[in-house]
Amino acid sequence: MPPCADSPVFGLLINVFRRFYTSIECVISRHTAPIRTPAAASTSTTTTASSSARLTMSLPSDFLWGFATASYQIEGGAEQDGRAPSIWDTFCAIPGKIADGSSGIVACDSYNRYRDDIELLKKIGAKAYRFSVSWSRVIPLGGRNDPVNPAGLQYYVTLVDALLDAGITPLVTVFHWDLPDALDKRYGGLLNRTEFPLDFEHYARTLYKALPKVKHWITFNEPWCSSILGYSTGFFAPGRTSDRSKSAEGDSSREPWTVGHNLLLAHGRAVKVYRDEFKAQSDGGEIGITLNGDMCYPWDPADPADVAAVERKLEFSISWFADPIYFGKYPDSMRQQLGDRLPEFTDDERALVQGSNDFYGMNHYTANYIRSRPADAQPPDWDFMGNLETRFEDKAGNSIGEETQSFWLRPNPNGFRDLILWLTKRYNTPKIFVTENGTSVKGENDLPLEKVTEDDFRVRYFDGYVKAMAEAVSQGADVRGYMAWSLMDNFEWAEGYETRFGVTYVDYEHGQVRHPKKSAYSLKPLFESLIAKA
Ligand code: GBH
Repeated sequence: MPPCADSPVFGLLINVFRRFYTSIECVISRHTAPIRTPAAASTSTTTTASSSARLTMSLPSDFLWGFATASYQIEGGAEQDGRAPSIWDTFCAIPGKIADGSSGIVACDSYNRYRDDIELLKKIGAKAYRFSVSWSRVIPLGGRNDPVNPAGLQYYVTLVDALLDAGITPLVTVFHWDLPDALDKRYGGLLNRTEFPLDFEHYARTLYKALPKVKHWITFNEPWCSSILGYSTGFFAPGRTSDRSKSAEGDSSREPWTVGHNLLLAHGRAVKVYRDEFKAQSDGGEIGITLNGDMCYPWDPADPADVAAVERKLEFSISWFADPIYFGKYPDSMRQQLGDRLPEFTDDERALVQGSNDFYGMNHYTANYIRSRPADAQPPDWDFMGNLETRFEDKAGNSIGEETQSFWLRPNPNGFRDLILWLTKRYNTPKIFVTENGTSVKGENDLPLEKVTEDDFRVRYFDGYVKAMAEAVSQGADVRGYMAWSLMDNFEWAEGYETRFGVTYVDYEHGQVRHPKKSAYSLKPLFESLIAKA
């Protein structure tokens, strides 16, 4: 249970979070996919033998698979070689914000142990590795007129070269939430509609120039999280919210929508620079944004209001960003509920944002049942879900999936297939890279080492989810890559180190030593059975 559970806004939010959603009808009937109840999916994470046979070799021969991490979650080296603080360093220092009172100051010490990480990737057969860059390591004060830190930049140059030498394809995330603290203090960081996109553009250009061998760029990781968790609930840095028991500043009714807009503008600028100045010389280089999204199913499939709420939930979480990128406008459902709290695109802004994805980066973990709220119930002004509730059980009492260590995560592999097909339909078969997928395991942190590495629950999770993805491909989706979250246990943001997502156990008590779990070795044979031979 996160901290500050006693405040009224938090109480309401947590009630909402505890619930759930989807629409078999509205989602699936538009595809050729067979209609299946999510309940059937929840009891088993494995695919039947006959469908396995159909899936054999269904992924393209150049399919990229590997593992993902993020700078603040693994690097440590917080004060090494001239790195300056990010908003996460500042946030972690505030008592009560992180469950175990920890921070990313040391984390997995990957700033010093990246060679171990690459050896590990080789050992477990990875073809690709997704990592993110710490902005305040490269440009400590962040801005376009601030100095670049050569030692910080060199770390990433060395990392990319070492990965390529090992035959591993790097996918680089430019921003995974760790904004230079100086920019937050200078002009309000992500809240600034003019300065932030310009500084981000300059930072991105600095990376493109220094890392010409990188061919897969991700501008932002999960802008939903930066906006909602950073500026509505205040769970994440910089922790702004209308809930005055948690923050002296913030406006949950407006700031998240402003921030989301500014992130889209910054994404658009960074993509334009890549296309104008680097893409031609990059030998096939591509750029896109990574969005998080849970699959949704209706609490009561027979109730049209729940079916409609499913679509609204997907729009409020995914289409908020994807519709401007693919269609040049925000979803009508959001405009209708949020009015002028949702910014309007100027013509220039729209031109920058529309068409700005070479690929769709997909982070996916779980599914929810959705229950509509009565049509005459006005949503509170901090509502960010579309006037509905999310639940783990449907009307008939079916559970969406088993419990994990994460209060928000219950495995439902068919939801992955269904969401890939939903994206495929709505955005006209975009090229998709799955940039994160994975699970925590209930109670894992309390197990002794010899038990913790026997993570059969996680092995089953990957088996079910990867096969569900292959099924979506066999039904027409264009998925080109898959990165498991995460290469190793790491700093799980507000949950600190108690929740582990790694395929590798990290022994924080004894010098960050890495111990691969069973799941680390499970992906290679799994993908070998699904990828067509060249
Ligand atoms: C990913 O987000 C992150 O990219 C990664 O850094 C992280 O380590 C990994 O997940 C595991 O958590 O408070 O009820 O609104 C996953 C998507 C979306 C999951 C927001 C948690 C919070 C639920 N996240 N969600 S709630």
